[in-house]
Amino acid sequence: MYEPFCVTRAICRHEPIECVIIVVVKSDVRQKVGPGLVGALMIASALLTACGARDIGWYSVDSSSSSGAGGDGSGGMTANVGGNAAGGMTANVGGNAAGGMTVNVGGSGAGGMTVNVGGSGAGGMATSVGGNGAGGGGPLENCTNGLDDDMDGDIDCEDQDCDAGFSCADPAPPGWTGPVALWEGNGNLPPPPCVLSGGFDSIAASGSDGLSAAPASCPSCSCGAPQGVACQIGTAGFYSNSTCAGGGGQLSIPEGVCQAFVTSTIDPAGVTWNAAPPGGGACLPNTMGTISVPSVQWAERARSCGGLAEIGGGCGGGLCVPRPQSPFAEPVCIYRAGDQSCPFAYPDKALYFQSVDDTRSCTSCGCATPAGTSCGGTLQLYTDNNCSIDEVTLSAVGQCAALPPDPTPPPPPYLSLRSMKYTGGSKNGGSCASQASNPTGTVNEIFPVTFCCAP
Ligand SMILES: [Ca+2]
Ligand SMILES: [Ca+2]
Repeated sequence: MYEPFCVTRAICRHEPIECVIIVVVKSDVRQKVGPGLVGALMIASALLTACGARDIGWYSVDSSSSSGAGGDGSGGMTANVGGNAAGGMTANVGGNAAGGMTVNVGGSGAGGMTVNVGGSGAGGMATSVGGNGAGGGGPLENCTNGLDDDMDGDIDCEDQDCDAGFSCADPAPPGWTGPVALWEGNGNLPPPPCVLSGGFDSIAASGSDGLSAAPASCPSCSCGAPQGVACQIGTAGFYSNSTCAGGGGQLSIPEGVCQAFVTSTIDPAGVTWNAAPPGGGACLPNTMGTISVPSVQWAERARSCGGLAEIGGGCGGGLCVPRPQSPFAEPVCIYRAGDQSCPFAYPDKALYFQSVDDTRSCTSCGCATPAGTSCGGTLQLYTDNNCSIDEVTLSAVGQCAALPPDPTPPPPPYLSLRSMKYTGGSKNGGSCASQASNPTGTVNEIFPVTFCCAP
């Protein structure tokens, strides 16, 4: 592509320089390589002239000397673009050159004599324009590869070039994970994506704190009609007067049984059917609506991001890691499951919880024992002891009836001997009190995770 070479005493190692430099560049190649190389050669010419070189010329010739682009060149004379060159004399653009004499643009050069533009040079004689890196184009320090990329003697975090974006961190002790970048914020806010963290690209541990939770919302309840109610007892009241005045006591008997009895305080002339209380039975509960458990609320939330692809050196026994970027906090942290004490190198503790034990629910709807059911049927009184003589029938609770005198009274101290029978009938009405569905259960934080951050 282009062919610079020095034909007379090309290598000038000692001052004062007295040599003739002739640079020959094929004219059409100058156009291809552009102003960078041409400018570099002109600068080189000027500098060499200043050093005492007597003649520098430009010529257009056809040449078949070696040349390269985007690769490496080597040889007695080399022209190179975007690659590395080594040789007796080198013109190099955008790459690294080493050789007896070097003209270098935007790269670093090493050799007996170096003219360097915008790069760094090292050699027996060096003329540098633009300084180390300041001119753009010199190798930058990669802060995560464990190498001294810019050859300033400092690796990764040792190099002040890495100060802005990287810092040293202690390795996570056994049982701990990290370093990670930690975000802590309002529990109502969505955690930021890890891509914002500045190099910690994958989600690590997360947690929440400050739990609050409303109780479950429960359904309403009602009860169906009483079922299975039994009319098992008949109760009669006795009076000395046939119009049911002057009470003298009452007697309850089982349903369907002829029950003989004697009286000792009165010789009853009137009887009332006092009661036929319903027994047993139940109502089926109706549940209206469903149990609704509100979502839990957290006052605070935390997300950590880890997964550093590369970790640099220059930190002694530590790690050269990126400085977390906002909204993640600096410095870095480590984490471990459970409520832990923080290790020495990461003393700042934050405890979060990764889940909840939620037992919130509602009690079932229920129904109290049936009440208010009235029993029909009959209550019958007799003047003998086996329900066969002088039958008097009561057909409704509350009814009063006159009783005939006992024709066969028992011996004193008894006043009369009679018998009674209750026959159950229809069961009417009644209801069950509803037992409400009430909130039950609790929510508790579980699975704690401890974050410990560097001071
Ligand atoms: Ca490095
Ligand atoms: Ca360095």
